[in-house]
Amino acid sequence: MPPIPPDQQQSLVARLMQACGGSYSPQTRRKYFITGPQWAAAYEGQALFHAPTRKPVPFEEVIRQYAEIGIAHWCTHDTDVIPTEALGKDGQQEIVARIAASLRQHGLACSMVTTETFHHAVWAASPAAEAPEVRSYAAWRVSNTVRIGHALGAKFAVYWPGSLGYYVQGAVVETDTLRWYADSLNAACETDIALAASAGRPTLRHCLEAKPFEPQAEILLPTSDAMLAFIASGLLTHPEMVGLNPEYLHELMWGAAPRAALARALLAGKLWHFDINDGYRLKHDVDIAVGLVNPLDWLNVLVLLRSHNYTGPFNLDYKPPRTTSNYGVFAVSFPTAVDRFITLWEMAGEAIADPIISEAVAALRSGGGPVPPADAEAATAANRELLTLHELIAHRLFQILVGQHRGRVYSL
Ligand code: 3MF
Ligand code: MG
Ligand code: MG
Repeated sequence: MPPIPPDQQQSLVARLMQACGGSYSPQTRRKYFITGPQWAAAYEGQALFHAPTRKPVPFEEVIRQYAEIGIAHWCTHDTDVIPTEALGKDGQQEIVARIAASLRQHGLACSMVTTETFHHAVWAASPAAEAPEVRSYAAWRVSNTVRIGHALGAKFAVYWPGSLGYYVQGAVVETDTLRWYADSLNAACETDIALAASAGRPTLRHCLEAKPFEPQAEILLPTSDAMLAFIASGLLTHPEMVGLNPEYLHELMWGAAPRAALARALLAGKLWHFDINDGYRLKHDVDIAVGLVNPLDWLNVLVLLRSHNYTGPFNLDYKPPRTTSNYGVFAVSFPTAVDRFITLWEMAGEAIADPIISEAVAALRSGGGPVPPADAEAATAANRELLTLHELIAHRLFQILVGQHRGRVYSL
């Protein structure tokens, strides 16, 4: 093939994208509670060892592009859209009004707001630092985000306490730090209650998001399970207002089965919001788009969520690769992520309705017949052949994933 001059590359990408087929219409995509973060679309490709590879994208452009793709909900950190120095000032009101107008114009809703408590130098020792002035600033920041949330009609507030930890041990007293962290969440909930009452709106659902490592070396609330314990610890004045925003990759990173971590959150009644992406166990937070690494695991996750009637948002918290251009972010990255999610979600519906899986699950639950309760040998023997169904079910899920249940085979 001869070289493809730069001015012909977008059309090549567009043609091959078209040739891929299998994309859903914007109307279909809008039926799912898929949320698009400002920061994901505007991510410029920078990282500790990486210079940016893309240009900044203002919120007007992100909202316009999401509307065109069919992503019906948008979310943001406070400082994704408002410079730190403008927070709480007139500049904030003016920007929030512009965001509201942009959302209205393109028919999007703001689903969630979140506070950046990890990037700015003020958070060097975490939002729950020893310094009282940092802590009162943190309480003000999260309360200010709640105010922005109400102004934009959001239903959720998310908190990722990624800087709540340390690099070296001994200086930070974990118990005090966690008490102080609870103080800022309590302030956010109190502000929310007051604002909701005066605006005649429901309070927000405040969702904690765990990540086991990064950016601190040691994290005080590293997993969704740790956060469930924190919510139930007695430190929160309104634990009923606080739930979880697990992120698929963050659970995978520490070695969890994301499906099992989500199941624990479901049982606690705290699975309120879900960041969807993909990546690898025991690696850093690579934030690859949903389904590109672990599609079978993702199918299983969605079977769990569908069968337990999860109705919260699916938040596209991933980073378009540094190799993807600004054009590619909206032409390839977002539409394909949305379409893989929809495909996996619908496949999960097929798995739940699959007669083979249903019969196998029912048979396993019926067991092999009554045996005396104290007889291990008899209980083992009663299920000897039935237990082979575990592997058969796993095989059937693979078949559903690759379309073999509909007759896709390779003739050799
Ligand atoms: C970091 C994250 C964050 C959180 C966000 C919460 C930048 O690994 O996942 O995204 O999701 O701060 O809303
Ligand atoms: Mg992540
Ligand atoms: Mg996240």
